[in-house]
Amino acid sequence: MDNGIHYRTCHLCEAMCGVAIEVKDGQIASVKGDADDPFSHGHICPKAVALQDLHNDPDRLTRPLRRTADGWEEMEWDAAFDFVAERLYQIRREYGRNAVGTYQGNPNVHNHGAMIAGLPFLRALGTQNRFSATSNDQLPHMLANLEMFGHQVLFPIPDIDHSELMICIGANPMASNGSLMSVPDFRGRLKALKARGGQLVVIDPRRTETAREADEFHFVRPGSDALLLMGMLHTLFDEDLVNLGAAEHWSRDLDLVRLACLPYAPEAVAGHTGVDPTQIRILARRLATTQRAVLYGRIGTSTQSFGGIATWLIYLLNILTGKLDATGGLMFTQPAVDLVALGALSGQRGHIGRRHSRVKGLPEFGGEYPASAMADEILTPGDGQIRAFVTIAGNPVLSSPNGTRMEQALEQLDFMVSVDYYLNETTRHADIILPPTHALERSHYDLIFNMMAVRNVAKFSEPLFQPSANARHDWQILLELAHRLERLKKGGRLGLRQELGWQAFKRLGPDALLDVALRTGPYGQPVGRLQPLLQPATDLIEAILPQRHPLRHLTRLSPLDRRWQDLPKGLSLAALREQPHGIDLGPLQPSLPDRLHTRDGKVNLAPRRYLDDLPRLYRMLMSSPEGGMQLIGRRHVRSNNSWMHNSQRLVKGKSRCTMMIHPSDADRLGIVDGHEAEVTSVAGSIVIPAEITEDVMPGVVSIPHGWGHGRAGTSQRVANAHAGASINDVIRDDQIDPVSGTSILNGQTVQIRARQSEQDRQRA
Ligand SMILES: Nc1nc2c(c(=O)[nH]1)N[C@H]1C(S)=C(S)[C@@H](COP(=O)(O)OP(=O)(O)OC[C@H]3O[C@@H](n4cnc5c(=O)[nH]c(N)nc54)[C@H](O)[C@@H]3O)O[C@H]1N2
Ligand SMILES: Nc1nc2c(c(=O)[nH]1)N[C@H]1C(S)=C(S)[C@@H](COP(=O)(O)OP(=O)(O)OC[C@H]3O[C@@H](n4cnc5c(=O)[nH]c(N)nc54)[C@H](O)[C@@H]3O)O[C@H]1N2
Ligand code: SF4
Ligand SMILES: [Mo]
Repeated sequence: MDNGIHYRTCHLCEAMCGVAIEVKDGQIASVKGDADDPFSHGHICPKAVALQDLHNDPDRLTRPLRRTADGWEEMEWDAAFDFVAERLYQIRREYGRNAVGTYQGNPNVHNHGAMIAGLPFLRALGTQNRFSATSNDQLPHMLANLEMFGHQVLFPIPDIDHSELMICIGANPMASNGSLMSVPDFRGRLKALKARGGQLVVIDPRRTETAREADEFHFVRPGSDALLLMGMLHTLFDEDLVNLGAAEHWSRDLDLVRLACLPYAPEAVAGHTGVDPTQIRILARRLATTQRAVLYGRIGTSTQSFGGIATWLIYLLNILTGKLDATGGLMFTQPAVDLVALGALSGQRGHIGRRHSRVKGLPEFGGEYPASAMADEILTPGDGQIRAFVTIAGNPVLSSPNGTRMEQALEQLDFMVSVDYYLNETTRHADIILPPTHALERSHYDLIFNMMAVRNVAKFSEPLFQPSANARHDWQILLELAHRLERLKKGGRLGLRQELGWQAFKRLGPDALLDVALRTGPYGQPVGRLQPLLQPATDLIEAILPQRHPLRHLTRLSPLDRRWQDLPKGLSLAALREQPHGIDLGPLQPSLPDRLHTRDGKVNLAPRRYLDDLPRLYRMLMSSPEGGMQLIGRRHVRSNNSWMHNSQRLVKGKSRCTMMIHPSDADRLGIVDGHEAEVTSVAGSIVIPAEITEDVMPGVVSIPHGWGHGRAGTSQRVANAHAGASINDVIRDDQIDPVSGTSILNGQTVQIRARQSEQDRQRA
């Protein structure tokens, strides 16, 4: 690669920080923040610096590896593609298309090529047994988007740059750098919020890094947020604070909401939540009376037993206080590639419960079954059992509930292929591993996170290093497999037209599609000489076709669409290439009711699905609070899910894989700081050093996820030397949020006991 400084977007988390990477003699000399990036203004976190460790990592795989009786053997790409396509095809033919299962992990959404090429690959497989990280993550938000706004990816995002009050529940952006809120430099933006006279309130079972920056903090019992939020909602009605603002004209069924929250007076929910009823009332009043305010919830309110209801209530509280689509509140982005419009155009607004998983009967969402159903579908014999499995950028052994069972399941497959560049806890079970290029060898555009950014921005990054001739991108791997599968399905040969189509797709790659999407998007380039014709044509279509006619979407695929009239124009791949620091497209703007996709064009405040789950919440209210210790998760700024632990720079220092426990619980259980404790559930048990701290609520223990390395046959040397234990070995996969099918990763009950040291044991 050329010497000098290269600008790009860091792909590691949702924040999309601009990085400036200096290359000298073909090597990375430094990684710094790009001060000229209009979105991140020079901010980065320690993980960005570790991009060079990823690049230089001797443990990162670069050639296909196939398992043989004598261990792993390198393979040529072409032979590897044929081998995988044939095995998958055979299994599909013998046992039916659902006999192949797939799991798409988190890094896919940071990789536009893999996202785009994943579609034809899944289509070629044609399996209903699809899984992804979604059901361990943001599914409740997508469900609320679908049920209330009519489109699963129409995400409302906190307009933090204009807020004067942010109430943050179940999220720790100081560690995570924000989620469903791409917010580079959360600390800096918080400082600005405070400088405007604004305040931050944090509600969490742990006094987090974000709580330390807050003006006010409340402990809440894990899993009880729905009751707390109901208490706030009740207060709005009780104290006559409901004021929808503009939303009054485009929302429906407010009366049902009023009825739904009737039983949940703050005084009634206080016992379960651990939050003082006066405080609950004050929180509701502050949200209602602060003009620019937002209530924001994430992992802690979504991956828990009432994830569906809690997320619905968070949206409702914003709407009923006039904060939806209002400056400083919960707003919608207008990204340059509008996946909401594109989804609607192709009839993909989302769906739930069209079919149910074979063994547990769990609902599909957007064509995927919950991750909690994965092991069962592999382990349970019968028609439709998964016999071959494909993981793409995922490590479900560490990241999905009941990892131990997941490992047993992977062990008994007939065939497994992993598209991944590490030999880790999951891929060690594969028959063949196909390692893609790494991020600095490919171009980058954030299709997903621009949809969730606190400002509208666009940026395209060129590859920093040319991949070797013997390397393949994720998109190339997926397209090759898809192409070969389609050929096999057609008896070995495709028609000329199809064959030419595949060749063109493979030659042009995802960036060509990205260019089309940019040009036809809201900020696109109106088409040269055709331009004078386009506007009248658009107007005509809009005039003659009925409001909901599918063809009307066609007019929405042009930068001239009336809703986009006032936006700046001229975006294309070439235009982005000229601006390596990225382009600012302005602050979030009100856009409702135009962008709603519900049938009646209104926000549905009281979807049946949530109302049907209310008896379960009511039963919780009426029962006495459960005893036992509750297990929750946490993130750290130097870690990234399960796969950045092979960087010495990031893992050095004191082990971060500890069990935080309150001194009162530690005393009672005889647990000593720094000594090992055993955490047990029906799923299994782990041993982990205790960290005694008043930062975690009594009755609660906190353990980060993504650890538990050091297993036989894995080859991440640094990670293995800092193994830790996997929280998901004690998290059960037989407990889910029934409304959404989301895993309960926070708030499950566990048993804790001090582990006897070897000496104690000998003495006994
Ligand atoms: N208990 C508990 N469990 C959790 C969570 C929690 O909070 N608590 N969080 C959940 C959440 S939010 C998520 S998103 C999931 C994440 O879990 P997963 O989706 O399973 O993803 P990761 O653990 O990040 O593992 C990513 C894998 O992709 C590989 N990889 C990295 N980059 C690339 C690439 O560019 N291409 C390819 N092909 N492979 C790549 C890595 O080597 C690794 O094997 O974990 C979930 N699990
Ligand atoms: N450094 C770093 N950054 C990351 C990641 C990472 O692994 N490391 N992962 C990325 C991914 S994939 C995601 S999805 C995002 C997630 O982003 P965040 O949602 O901000 O993730 P967490 O830091 O896990 O914050 C969840 C918080 O919920 C709290 N919590 C647990 N249970 C409950 C509960 O029942 N109620 C309430 N109110 N709170 C509860 C936890 O104590 C924790 O503070 O982060 C992304 N960014
Ligand atoms: S906050 Fe996220 S995007 Fe920004 S530098 Fe760190 S890992 Fe990269
Ligand atoms: Mo995630």
